[in-house]
Amino acid sequence: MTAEEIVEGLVVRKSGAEFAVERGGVVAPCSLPGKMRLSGSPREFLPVVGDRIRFRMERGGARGIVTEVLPRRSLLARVDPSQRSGCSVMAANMDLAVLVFAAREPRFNERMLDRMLVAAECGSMEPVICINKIDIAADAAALDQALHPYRAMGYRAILSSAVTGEGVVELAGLLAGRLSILAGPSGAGKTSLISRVQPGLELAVGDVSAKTGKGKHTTSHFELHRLGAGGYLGDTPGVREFGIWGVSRAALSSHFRDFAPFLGACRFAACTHSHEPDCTVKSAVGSGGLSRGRYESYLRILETLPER
Ligand SMILES: Nc1nc2c(ncn2[C@@H]2O[C@H](COP(=O)(O)OP(=O)(O)O)[C@@H](O)[C@H]2O)c(=O)[nH]1
Ligand SMILES: [Mg+2]
Ligand SMILES: [Zn+2]
Repeated sequence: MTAEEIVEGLVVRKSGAEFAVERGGVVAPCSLPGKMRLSGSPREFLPVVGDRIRFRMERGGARGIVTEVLPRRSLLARVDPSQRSGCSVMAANMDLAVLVFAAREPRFNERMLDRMLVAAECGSMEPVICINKIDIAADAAALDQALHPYRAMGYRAILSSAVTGEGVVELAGLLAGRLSILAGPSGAGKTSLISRVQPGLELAVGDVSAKTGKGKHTTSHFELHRLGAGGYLGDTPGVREFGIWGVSRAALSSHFRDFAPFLGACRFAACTHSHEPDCTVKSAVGSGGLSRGRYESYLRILETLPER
């Protein structure tokens, strides 16, 4: 490849402003040109893992310089937790976003699951729900019951254990030949599951703090691993907060699959299904046609979205 030649590759790892970009089985280190870093390009347009980029090799060097981020077909984004505003893109171009929660330690947070489902849906990634650590669940049958409504909405939901291997074959079957990431709270067992799905990778598994019951962040950079069965699987740093970014108040209900049968019949066409009278969504919650938990998730997201 000559210095002038511009080529395409896949971002497989990101660590600060450094990227590892794969092209034809070879991974090259790449960095952003100063103008991309400094010109105030909106954060969401900077490359992330899963992006297809164009780059050229530095003159005489072994390092690539990113020239362009190609259009994304999907993304998983949230509100930037460090600034509590703006956007933080976790990954791009994935087929699947596997949302991993623990049965306990840390406790299964259904409201966060609902937020991540909305983000995956509106970013065009197919979500898969994975409840891990089923080996230490206090009541596995109750958990399976809790997943019932999600399965009824058409989501795949897997109960797994990285310790006993339960559910791992099912998960591996879904991942084969596709681009996927695991996302969820720290300590849920994402890294442990990746080791189970693809043994032989050297990954750092973290402890769940005995004091707080919360996981510690051990996945400092995020990397896509090539799967023996084809495809790529990526880990993400643990999520503590997951705020919805890029969804309007009017569009929010369309990302709640279970709301669909009740939309379009409220008294007001622009009903937000919160305070308005004659709201068919609220009536459905009242009569048991819609889950209260899901409706609560909806209201909690709605109040975080800007009025306009
Ligand atoms: N009992 C049990 N422990 C698990 C399971 N999966 C992971 N762990 C433990 O949970 C802790 C956090 O796991 P890790 O894979 O680092 O979680 P991550 O933060 O989501 O990547 C480690 O101590 C793991 O050994 C599981 O299925 N069952
Ligand atoms: Mg991890
Ligand atoms: Zn309504």
